[in-house]
Amino acid sequence: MMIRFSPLFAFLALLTSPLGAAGADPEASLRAEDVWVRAMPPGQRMTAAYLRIVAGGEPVEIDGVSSPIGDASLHETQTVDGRSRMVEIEKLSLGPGETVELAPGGKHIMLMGLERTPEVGELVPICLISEGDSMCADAPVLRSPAGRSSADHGGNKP
Ligand SMILES: [Cu+2]
Repeated sequence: MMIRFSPLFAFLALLTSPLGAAGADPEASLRAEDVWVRAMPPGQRMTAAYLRIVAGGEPVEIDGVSSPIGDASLHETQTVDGRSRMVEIEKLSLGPGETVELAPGGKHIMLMGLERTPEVGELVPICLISEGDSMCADAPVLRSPAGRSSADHGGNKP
């Protein structure tokens, strides 16, 4: 069972509108914004999740990630000698109010060992772990971040 709201952090998945944060206490909460998982061709056993992490009034260390669909880890794509490769990151440290962007070509949440390929439009739980607390958001599976706007105007929103 996943903990949706820990006593230490309010974790907000702002899937539709940044105005969703209006009711939250900006001092206390760590936020995850624009969470999404990249759609992959059927049969692919790995994909990646992206999001923007915004610290609240306290410094925060993200020292793990998880997802029920497979093995999750923090990765960063680096270019060494003109070649792009991915390295694992131990943790993400954010100062108060700091923002870290996990985006294609940079830091990301790697999802490996998938039992099946998640489909476009599906919601995949993505969890950040800090000091033993899991903070989870349902990430839509999209072909690209631009897919978000068409999803917003679709007729079958949950
Ligand atoms: Cu990776």
